[in-house]
Amino acid sequence: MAYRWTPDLTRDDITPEPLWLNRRAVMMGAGAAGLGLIGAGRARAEALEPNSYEDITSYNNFYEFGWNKDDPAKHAGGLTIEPWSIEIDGLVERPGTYDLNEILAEMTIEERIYRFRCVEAWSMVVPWNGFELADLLNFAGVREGAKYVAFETLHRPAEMPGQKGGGIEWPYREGLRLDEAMHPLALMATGLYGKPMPRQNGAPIRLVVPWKYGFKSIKSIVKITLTDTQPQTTWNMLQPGEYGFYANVNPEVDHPRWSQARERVIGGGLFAAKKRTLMFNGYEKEVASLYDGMDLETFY
Ligand SMILES: Nc1nc2c(c(=O)[nH]1)N[C@H]1C(S)=C(S)[C@@H](COP(=O)(O)O)O[C@H]1N2
Ligand SMILES: [Mo]
Repeated sequence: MAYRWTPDLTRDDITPEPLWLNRRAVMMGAGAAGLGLIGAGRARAEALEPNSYEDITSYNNFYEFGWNKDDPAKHAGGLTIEPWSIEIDGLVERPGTYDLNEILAEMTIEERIYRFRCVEAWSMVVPWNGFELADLLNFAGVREGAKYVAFETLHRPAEMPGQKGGGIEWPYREGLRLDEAMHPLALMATGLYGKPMPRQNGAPIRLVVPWKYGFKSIKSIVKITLTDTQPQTTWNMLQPGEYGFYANVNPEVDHPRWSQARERVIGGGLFAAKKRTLMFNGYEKEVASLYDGMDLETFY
């Protein structure tokens, strides 16, 4: 399969071969260490300095499991992730409920290291494994007239204790404009550090949109709908004045209650200097053209 993109690497850094993972090895839980090629890929990509596996899997937002950063790691262990299916409906050629294994059999799994930034001004760098969302949309066949993609998380209060409580109207939902969803940077992630996705990070499959604030990257997806109208999204429903549909990382547009110009790098230590936040989280070159002519203060 074609190698298409690697974040932040110069031509000299790029492997001649695609950095793909053996899908079966990932699914069976064989770690990256067992696959020599991944080790090599990681060494080359070290410019982005990934956070430790420990940081990435212990400091999470996943409100289905509680409101604190350590709740997901504590409470997500009981989530059943096998079997898992995804319903794809709306404006698609082949609507249906697909077993995740059936989907994975059609996809090329790659390792990609992305900056990941939360709206509350913290950031991490995560080596994800996954495939392009565009590949999944092409698998379903996007019909003419589709303009947006809507996503929903599993609703299973028996295994997601946070769903017994109020606050959020479950299921968690998110959405992208179709051209954003088709962008090669938008990833459906099925693991990290060459291992299957930990439950607290959104097992077995979640979205990663690295140029947007973290809340757009919806976890544990069970439904994808192609639609002609802008879908409702969880944080916009809760606080429309604070969280917009677009949610592109933008140091020039502050959240009403805090500055978004700087970010604390998780794992950098309590007294580490905050880093200046980059437009589109550093992916300006790749994605700015999606928003040509749009006022980013209006469409926040
Ligand atoms: N279903 C669901 N997806 C979700 C969330 C959530 O509460 N529920 N939290 C979001 C927020 S606010 C962030 S910052 C990221 C955190 O992802 P991570 O835990 O892998 O770092 O997940 C996003 N996806
Ligand atoms: Mo977040």
